[in-house]
Amino acid sequence: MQTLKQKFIDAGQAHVFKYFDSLTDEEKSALLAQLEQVDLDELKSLNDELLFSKTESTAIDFTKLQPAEYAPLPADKISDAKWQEAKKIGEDAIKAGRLGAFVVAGGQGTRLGFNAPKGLYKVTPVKQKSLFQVFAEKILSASKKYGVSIPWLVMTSHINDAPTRAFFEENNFFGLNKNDVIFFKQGLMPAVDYNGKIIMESKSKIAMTPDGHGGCLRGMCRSGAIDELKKRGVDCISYFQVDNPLVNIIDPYFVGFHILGKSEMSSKMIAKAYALEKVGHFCTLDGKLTVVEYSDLPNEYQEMVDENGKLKFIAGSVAIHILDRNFVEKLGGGASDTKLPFHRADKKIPYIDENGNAVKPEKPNGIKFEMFVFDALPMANSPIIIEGFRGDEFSPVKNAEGLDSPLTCKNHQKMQVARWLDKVGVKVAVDENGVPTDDIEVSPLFASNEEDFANAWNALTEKPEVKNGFYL
Ligand code: UD2
Repeated sequence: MQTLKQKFIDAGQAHVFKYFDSLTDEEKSALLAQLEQVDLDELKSLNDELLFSKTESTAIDFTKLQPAEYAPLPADKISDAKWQEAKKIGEDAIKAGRLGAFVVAGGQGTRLGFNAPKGLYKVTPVKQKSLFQVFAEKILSASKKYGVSIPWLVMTSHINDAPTRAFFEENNFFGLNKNDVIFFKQGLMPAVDYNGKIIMESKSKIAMTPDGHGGCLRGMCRSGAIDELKKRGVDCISYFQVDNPLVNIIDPYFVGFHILGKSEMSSKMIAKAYALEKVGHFCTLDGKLTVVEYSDLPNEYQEMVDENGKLKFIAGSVAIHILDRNFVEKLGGGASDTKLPFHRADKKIPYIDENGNAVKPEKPNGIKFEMFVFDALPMANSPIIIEGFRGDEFSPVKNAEGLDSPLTCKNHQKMQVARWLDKVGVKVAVDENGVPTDDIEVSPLFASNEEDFANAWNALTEKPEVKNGFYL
């Protein structure tokens, strides 16, 4: 304890021991355990770089940005030789057990006004399935289709780990084999005030916040999840976010392009729906693939058009990737000297004042440090991007109302079903926005893409009537 205390004194963080002598034994051990986790050298360099430095080391020269190249969606995948070659290679890899699924689910449903792990949020139009159930059923149906077990990594955070695990238990893992679901908690970083001092949340607790979705790389390594994947022969990791029920988790085309391209990190791009859509932008900078967040790219760049009037930076990053397992180890392993950079986020962080009273600040009073997974792209060898069709890939639930809300997401799910039905000759009544007027839903266990839907539908001896509450 003496050496630990000395380290904090030397680092100018002695205040974390201010109330130590007045704490119970239990509180003392809890605080010491927390302090053990803090990497003071890392914290010092982050303070220097992101708090005290006058020059922004991450500043981008926007004039050098170029739109990234990607494999565009062909008019018809089925008759496109390249896409069919990729599909075959992807299917073979999946059947050989080389693919694992991975959801980053460390976030809460705060923006939605939902006070629980976001994966518990109910999203489907008819059965009100949760996000986790939708993903589980997609993975289960692919496991059956390809005759292979597909491990699923679920990254949680210290806030939502226990309720997430309990939810899976209560629901019998939605039919998945319990051993194929691997939970791990993401790491934590201390939050600091504007003087670089670690914020005390209470007399016996420092404020620690999740290290961002980019923390998944070291999280996978530290938790042993990566070793588990190695043991199972998985070398392609299908990465997705917890807020997007439309995601095509097990996509042989994507896996095939990733393998064909010998890519260490592959991405799906979706053409932006409008210039200022809140997604990252795939760009190249000095020959390296990079994602520039909407919040970092000036509007004039987001709105720039080419000679045909098409958005210049059209390739939206929707946080769908395939990660090569060795690449994860290279960046996330302890010995690695190539690490993801941290970003600062100014936040309202509850703290105790000089008199030890708890305060809930009204405006940002400090910063938390976060890593973003897409910052791995410039470090990846041969990163490739393929285009995805928005209607079959992306409709996140982020806000309680308006854009990217439960309502828009339900509408997109219904529109997907209507498109699939249309392909097999069944017309569905829609409103002036093209949204089916009835609530209709198709379980991933029946089909999770257009091709499989047509096959499964045609195999039905009796076709059900499509009306409100239709569910297959
Ligand atoms: C993210 C991307 C944006 C675009 C968009 C697509 C960033 C900074 N931006 O925006 O470019 O791709 O998604 O929907 O990522 N998470 C954790 N642990 C953390 C923080 C987040 O697991 O410490 C998870 C979270 O549960 C969610 C995902 O990461 O699944 C995205 O997090 P977000 O909601 O903060 O990202 P958002 O919507 O600002």
